[in-house]
Amino acid sequence: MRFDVLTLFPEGVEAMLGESIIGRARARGHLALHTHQIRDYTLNKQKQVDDYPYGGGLGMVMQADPLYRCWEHVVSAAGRGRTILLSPQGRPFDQEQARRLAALDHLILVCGHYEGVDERFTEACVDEELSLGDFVLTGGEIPAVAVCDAVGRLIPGVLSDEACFTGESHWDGLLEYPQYSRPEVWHDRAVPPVLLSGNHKDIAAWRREQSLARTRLRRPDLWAKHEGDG
Ligand code: 58G
Repeated sequence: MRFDVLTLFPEGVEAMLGESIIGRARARGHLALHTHQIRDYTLNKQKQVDDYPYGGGLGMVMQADPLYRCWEHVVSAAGRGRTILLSPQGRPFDQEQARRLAALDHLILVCGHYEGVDERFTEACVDEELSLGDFVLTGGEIPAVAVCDAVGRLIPGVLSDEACFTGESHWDGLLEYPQYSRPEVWHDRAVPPVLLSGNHKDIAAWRREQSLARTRLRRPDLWAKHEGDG
């Protein structure tokens, strides 16, 4: 799998995705990730990538041309990957979307800034828009990094412990149960005794109960789906 990220902050994206599990997966060749500075594709001396919105209004708009020239560079070097714009107008990104994208072999992630991106770039080059949720950020970098991480960890070989996501492929839309590690007592708080019992059947039942209770209390939307399916 290859990821290309078009951004005004390649160092910021690299800082996140050069580290930890995704960084190690890149070093081991399980995935390739390239960042591209959109500003390098401007044709003006000031390297300006934004301008005033036609029709007026507050703020600035990211111009189509630097984005297009950057995108075209990626496409001519690496082929036409599925091009995704991160924006609050996008389809909600969730685990199902992550699984769908993990089956593709090339993603091009476009990080917008300011009040938005010239719609003509989106029409000409973008295959889909994704949103991480109903909130507004100053740039698409954080959602792009989140998508790379969520998709990257599903690529075979990226997670060392295979069990980590075979468990998830049976994910039934419930929230995870709480986890505990050493010590047995921390700041007067003890680990739930059942987890120390060695009784695997009781442990599995307790975890299931915790998952159900959490989902019902915290995520009535997921709970309604689960009840409907079950
Ligand atoms: C149209 C409008 C195109 C993602 C705005 C591009 C990105 C939140 C999310 C934009 C984002 C999210 C402008 C700044 C989108 C850009 C970017 N905010 N919820 N901000 O996933």
